[in-house]
Amino acid sequence: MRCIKCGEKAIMELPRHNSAFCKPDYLEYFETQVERVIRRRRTFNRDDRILIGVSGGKDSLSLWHVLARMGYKTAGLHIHLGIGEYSSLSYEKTLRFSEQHGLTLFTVDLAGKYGMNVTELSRTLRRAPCSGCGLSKRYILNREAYERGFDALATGHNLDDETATLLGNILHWQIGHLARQSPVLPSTGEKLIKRVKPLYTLTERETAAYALLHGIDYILEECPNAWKAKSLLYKDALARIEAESPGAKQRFLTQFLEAAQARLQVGADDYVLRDCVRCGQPTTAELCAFCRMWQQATERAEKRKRYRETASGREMPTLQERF
Ligand code: Q46
Ligand code: ZN
Repeated sequence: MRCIKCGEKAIMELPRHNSAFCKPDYLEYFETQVERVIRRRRTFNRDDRILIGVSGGKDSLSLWHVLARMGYKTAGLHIHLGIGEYSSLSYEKTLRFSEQHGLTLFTVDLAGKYGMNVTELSRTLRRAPCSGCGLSKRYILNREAYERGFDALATGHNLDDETATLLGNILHWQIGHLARQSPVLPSTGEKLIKRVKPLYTLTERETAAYALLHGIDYILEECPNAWKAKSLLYKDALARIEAESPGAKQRFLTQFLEAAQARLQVGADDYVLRDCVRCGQPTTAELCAFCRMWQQATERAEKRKRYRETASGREMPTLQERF
């Protein structure tokens, strides 16, 4: 297998592009893909300050690395989710990367700032960990980007993530989600920061190769809650299709973005944003979804505490106190 650009021995084969590359040409291919997304999708300008959501995984660290290499003004934001050893390791890898490359890293500790980590939140609300985790991450990333004066918020979502999300949204006909599924979500209000996904044309395998070739030390372990997420099932199904028909994933997403997404926009902006009465972040209701979730979690936690105190005393709890 030879590099299609220079004829040297190839180290990376890309069946979906019917090509193969040596190390320097693969790294150039990767940067060209990112550059193309930035230019074509107008994600951000040279003067913009970009906050990158970094988990310590291959995608977010590769994104931070490539944007910093290309000379963009970047800083990272790591949210410590408190998911046991996985979160400690994620933080360590992120911190080490930022120190090695002299990049600014901000950290938010979910339990420290909001009172519970993802595991406690999930137990208290009796909801799947990913639902509270996903909502918290979206909210905190936007809020931190706004309060710290960033122009754009970038995440490391890749082609596999985006096609799995697309498949899930189609299977459940989530029209609202489909209307908003885009590599660039422009700011629709002063406090809603533009969200961009510069790696959306690159696969997981491709970002892993970029990270390995640059010696980026990323966390290999998956989040222990990941197996519960339906996205893994969708990724498996799409991988089988891709193996039979190289390029299928890319066509699936590209054709959705080019042919279908604009049609779903009708009525998508028919809502009025106002400030959440509790936190001041933009929302369509009185309380934003994040504050509603935390209010419910706090109330339940207090109720349980009262119940435990009563149960350990002489009085038996009433039915009302139990529930
Ligand atoms: S970190 Fe959070 Fe993911 Fe873990 S709990 Fe689910 S959403 S799987 S990307
Ligand atoms: Zn709020």
